[in-house]
Amino acid sequence: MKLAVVGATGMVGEIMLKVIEETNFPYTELILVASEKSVGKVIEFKGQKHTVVGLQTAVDMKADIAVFSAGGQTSLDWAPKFAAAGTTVIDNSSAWRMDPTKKLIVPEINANELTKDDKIIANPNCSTIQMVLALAPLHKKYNIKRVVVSTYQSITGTGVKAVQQFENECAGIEGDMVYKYKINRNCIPQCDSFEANGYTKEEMKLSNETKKILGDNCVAVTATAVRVPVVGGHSEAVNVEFSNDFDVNEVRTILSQTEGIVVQDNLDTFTYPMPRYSEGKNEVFVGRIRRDESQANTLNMWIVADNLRKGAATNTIQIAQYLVAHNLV
Ligand code: 11C
Repeated sequence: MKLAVVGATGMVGEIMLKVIEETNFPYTELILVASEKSVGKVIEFKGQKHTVVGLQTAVDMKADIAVFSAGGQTSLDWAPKFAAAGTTVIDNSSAWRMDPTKKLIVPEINANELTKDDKIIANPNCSTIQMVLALAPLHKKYNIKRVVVSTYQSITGTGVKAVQQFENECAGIEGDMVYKYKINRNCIPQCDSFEANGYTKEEMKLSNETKKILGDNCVAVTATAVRVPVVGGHSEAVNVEFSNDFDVNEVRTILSQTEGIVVQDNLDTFTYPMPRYSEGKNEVFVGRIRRDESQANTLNMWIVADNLRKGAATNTIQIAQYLVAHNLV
């Protein structure tokens, strides 16, 4: 099992390596791939030294699986070359997600759709993954009509330069601005750029990707995505209207029995999820589960996850693990 990590020196790439190590991913050869400026760099991983190689060298090494986190353009340019060499690509960018010929996978929900013929597999957006993991079992049971979500997204979702902006602001240092405004002591109601309909790309991902993963275009999703001065993970206030009525305790039971979800919901002990405590964890945390008393068959919940873990690296590595376990590579 030859495994290539494309974008190994980036923020998500580094977490991918951590997850590979923590889960004891069964590779026999590990190929670390990055852009030209990092080629030749030596990275020590699990007691072994690995020299970073470039993209063409990696294609020629014919890995069984390549996990990509190197940006959309690199994925568009290079994923087909890896696939043509027989490598199965799992791509963390938005490049292939809405391509009808590519599958968009959250393993707990729809990994069973994967076959040996899937040579480029898309990993969803971080804010979608954590929400859809909680929605999927509830959709099965009660049928979702509409979701209204407001997100509180961590600076790490924008990347390392945004974290630097935040740290500079906290330290009172003038530096490069990644956001149009200061992020410290602020909330910016803009994640990514705007589309013609007035929504941001991030908001449209929450809507479009959710439908694709649930395999149901009838699930209506409207989102407001907000960047907040948090480093640990993304939080989401999610309001869900079902076709059928539900019992709140049954919802809690369903969610706590869902693989990958931890329910933290006890008002007596002030137990609810928070991004600071989700950092470094692979699970999605759900709390503040309660009936929306303003209309029928409607639920409110609060969903938190480390956007670099389950929202990116962990989900990607879980897809790779599924492919290996089911002999799909
Ligand atoms: C954010 N969700 O927090 C974004 C980061 O499509 O993979 C990931 C963008 C993507 O800004």
